[in-house]
Amino acid sequence: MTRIVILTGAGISAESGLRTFRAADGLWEDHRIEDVATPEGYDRNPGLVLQFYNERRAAAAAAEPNAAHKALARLATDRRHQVTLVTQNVDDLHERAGAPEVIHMHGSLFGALCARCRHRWPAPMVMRTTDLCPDCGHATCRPDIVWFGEMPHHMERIEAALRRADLFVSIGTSGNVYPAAGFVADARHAGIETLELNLEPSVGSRFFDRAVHGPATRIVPEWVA
Ligand code: BJW
Repeated sequence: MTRIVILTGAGISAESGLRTFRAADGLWEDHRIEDVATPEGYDRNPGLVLQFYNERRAAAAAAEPNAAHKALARLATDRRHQVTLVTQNVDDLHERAGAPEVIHMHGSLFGALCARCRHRWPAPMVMRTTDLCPDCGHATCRPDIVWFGEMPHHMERIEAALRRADLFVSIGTSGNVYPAAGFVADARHAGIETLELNLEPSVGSRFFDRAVHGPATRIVPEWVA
């Protein structure tokens, strides 16, 4: 049995119509990243941040999983492999493609979090600044997303899976954001084979043993086949 850790990023959902972060038409051209993806940005202007994520949630709900999500779901249900599927994405396209378990290290558009008491609950499609936390009753509701300066989720589990793996595959991520950008170095340190599947060379492309460049809907099903 091959133990595979797969990390996905925004590029895998690009052909489902969801915008990536750092492309020429990336999200941050419309919104300054520090205005929407930091706790300080939320404190400054919660209405702008909730509106930004309401739009992202609506786009994700309207999108459909593509051939790359489906190929990974097939791989993850193939008994010849033990797949740990880790995503930086906050959409649910891996789950809707049929992946049995997905580790969302940057949280989810479909979760809500109280900025005051840290209570979590399913997010409504439209979050408003007047929404009250169901636990503490304060109007401090935010999306359950990991912003800059916050600790990504499930790090111990991901690091343990990387230590046990035979192969690490990075798909559709630019390699700009840590700690995910450091997984390839962790894998190399553990002596694990590494593979990059991305539209173009990522920032850390040279650290991978092998790289295949092209659109995810072509290169991911080809790799899985
Ligand atoms: C295709 C394709 C197609 C397109 N087919 N491919 C200085 C040095 C090092 C680190 C730091 C530093 N200063 C600060 C930090 C830490 C900071 C960080 O990394 N900053 C960098 C900007 C330098 N990181 C953090 O703060 C993180 N927390 C943290 O570090 O906690 C402390 C800690 C310590 C020790 C251990 C563990 C933790 C938190 C990071 C949170 C990231 N949050 C965001 C936004 C919120 C989510 C949301 O709104 O959706 O998450 S940022 C944004 O970037 C989002 C993404 O998940 C993340 C990664 O982006 P991704 O997925 O790579 O997308 P793109 O657009 O960058 O790339 C897409 C790629 O796809 C491209 O290469 C395309 O070519 C490709 N592509 N079409 C195949 N069809």
